[in-house]
Amino acid sequence: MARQKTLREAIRPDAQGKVRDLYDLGDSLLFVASDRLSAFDYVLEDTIPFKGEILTRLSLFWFDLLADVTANHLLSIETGDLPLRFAPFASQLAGRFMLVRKARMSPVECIVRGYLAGSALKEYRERGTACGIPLPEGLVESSRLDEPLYTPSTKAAVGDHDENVSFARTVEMLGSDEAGQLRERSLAVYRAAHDYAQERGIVIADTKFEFGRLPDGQMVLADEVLTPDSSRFWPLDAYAPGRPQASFDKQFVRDWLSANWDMQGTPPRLPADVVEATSAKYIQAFERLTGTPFVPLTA
Ligand code: Q0T
Repeated sequence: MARQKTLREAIRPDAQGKVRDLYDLGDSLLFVASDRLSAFDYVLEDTIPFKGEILTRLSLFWFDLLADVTANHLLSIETGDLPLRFAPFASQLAGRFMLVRKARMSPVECIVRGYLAGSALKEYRERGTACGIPLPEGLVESSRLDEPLYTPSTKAAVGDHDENVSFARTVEMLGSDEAGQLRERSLAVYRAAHDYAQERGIVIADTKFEFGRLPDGQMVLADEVLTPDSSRFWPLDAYAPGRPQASFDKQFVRDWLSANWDMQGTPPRLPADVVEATSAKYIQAFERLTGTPFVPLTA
């Protein structure tokens, strides 16, 4: 018998991210997370079993855990709430979609950093600052910061990296009320999630949030939240400042690509054991954070 078309073959998404598809349903949006993986800014050919479902269900877990800290855009995770044209794809969608309220999205991406890594580390070494914010002397790679930093950015054109902006610039863009609310909400969500994850053996080194406003004016946390795709997750038991930290989820992939590829052209196919080990890391992150076994819903 002929293979059933995939959802994305049958119904063209209105927008495609690196690893997620988005359908515009009028008053709501449908996000569908794939098992695709990006590493070193490339989307790899190989998919990671269960990744899309794990990241979706991790976002749902956080929305629920953080409900006292922030409202969010989630509407439903029931296939029965989708428009009828999606019904033939219910088994492909189960566990890996979110139906969300359409919001007026803030143009500011809300980044919070609790540890010195990535572009902030580079800037600290060159100038003693992170995104323009002065930091104490004597910090080393991966140091925990005394206070988490709010380092907003604005979306760049497709393919480009986002551009860091100062908090003062976000005040110019949005006014001090809105800019201040984004900062305070972001820091509150990060602190709550960081402290929770640390108890469960995972360091959330930094993360990116997106907020929007509903038609009634309510500010909601949007997008996916506190997943390894939107954050740096480090295993706490191996955490030690003064060196780079292993990535909780992608370390096997990065290590293998670094050793087997010159970073030119198309990335090579991954060996099966690297794919398997990476899938196991995503499952482990889910199980550690949620405290529940991962039982896949996806076909
Ligand atoms: C958004 C209105 O396009 C995006 O991803 C592509 C796969 C990101 N994006 C999200 C929105 C959201 C959310 N989340 C929302 N609740 N309401 N727009 C827009 N772009």
